[in-house]
Parts: sequence; structure tokens; C-alpha cells
Amino acid sequence: MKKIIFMMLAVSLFPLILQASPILWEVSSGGNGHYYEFINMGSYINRNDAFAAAQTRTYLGATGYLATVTTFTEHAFVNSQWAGSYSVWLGGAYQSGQWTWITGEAWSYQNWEPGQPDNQGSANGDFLLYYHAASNKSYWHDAYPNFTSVTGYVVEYNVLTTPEPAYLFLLGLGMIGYWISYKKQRKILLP
Ligand SMILES: [Ca+2]
Repeated sequence: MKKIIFMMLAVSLFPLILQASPILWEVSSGGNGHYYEFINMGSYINRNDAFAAAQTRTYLGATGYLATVTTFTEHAFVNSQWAGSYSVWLGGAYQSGQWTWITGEAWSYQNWEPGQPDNQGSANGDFLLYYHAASNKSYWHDAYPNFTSVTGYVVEYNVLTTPEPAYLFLLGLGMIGYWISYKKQRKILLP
């Protein structure tokens, strides 16, 4: 029995060991159970490319998206994971006269640097840039999509609503194994 439980655990954890780079904001520490991944290109990436690239990434079956930093605690967590001083795209955009998150989450928490948003002196500062200051603080700026100072993006994975099919398949195999073993044991025990 112990052996079976161990095998089930090993099979269940296998995909987690293979993919270790995105960082979990743990529910037990006040998080939302989502994973976050910083992508630092080292050179300019425009917002449209970052938006598309985030959606090509998957983790534990969840499709990535440009991160939505909707609360101060989420900001504090993301900021704590930020290594280096560079700007990233977030999943915020100015649409139909208001700032919105690409996920449709409520726009309530705001982290604008004083004086922002300022449209970058043009009428196209419609996308949300997250600027990491050397002082270990980070702020939002509005930016046009081809603003060359942005060299990365943050991907968020909501793994809670989309479990990985391969993970479920392996877990299912473990459960079938357990069921077969249980039936066998019953046969031996029953007269
Ligand atoms: Ca979020």
C-alpha cells in the first residue's frame, strides 16, 4: 500500500519537477495560486509581440497571459521576484476611454508613478508598462506599443482553472493502478 501511494505521488509530481521556472504565489502565504514568469529579452520587445508571446507559453496546462497586477499584495509579490532593473509589459490597456485588464478583472488597484499616466507626450500611451526602479520600487507608466525602453514582460499562469492534461492523465493512471490493487486485495481477503 505504501509503495502504491509513493508511486502515485511520484507520478503526480513528475511534471512539476520537469518545469520549475515560473514562480508560484502560494495560497498559503496569501497568494492566488497563480504562477509568474519574468521574461527578460535583453533588448527591446514591442507590446504586441509580448502580448502574443505570453499566449504561446504554457505551464501546467495553463496558457500564459501578460500579467495582471490587480492588488497591492500581487504587486508586492511580483516586485519581490524582479531581478535586475528593466521595464516590462503588463496586461493592461487603455480601451474605450478607460484602463482595463486583458482578463476582464476589475481595474481598482493602481500603481502609477506620480505624474503618470501622461500619454508619453503623444496620444498613444495606451499600454501598461511596469518600471522597476533601482531603489527596489516599481511603478506603472503608460506607453505606446513600440516604446523602445521595454525589454521584457511578465507572464501569469492561472493553473487553478486549467489543470494540465498530461498531469491529469498521469494522475488518472495512478488512480487506476490503485483501484486494480484494491480489487486484487479484496479478492484475496474475501472467501
Ligand atoms: Ca493577476
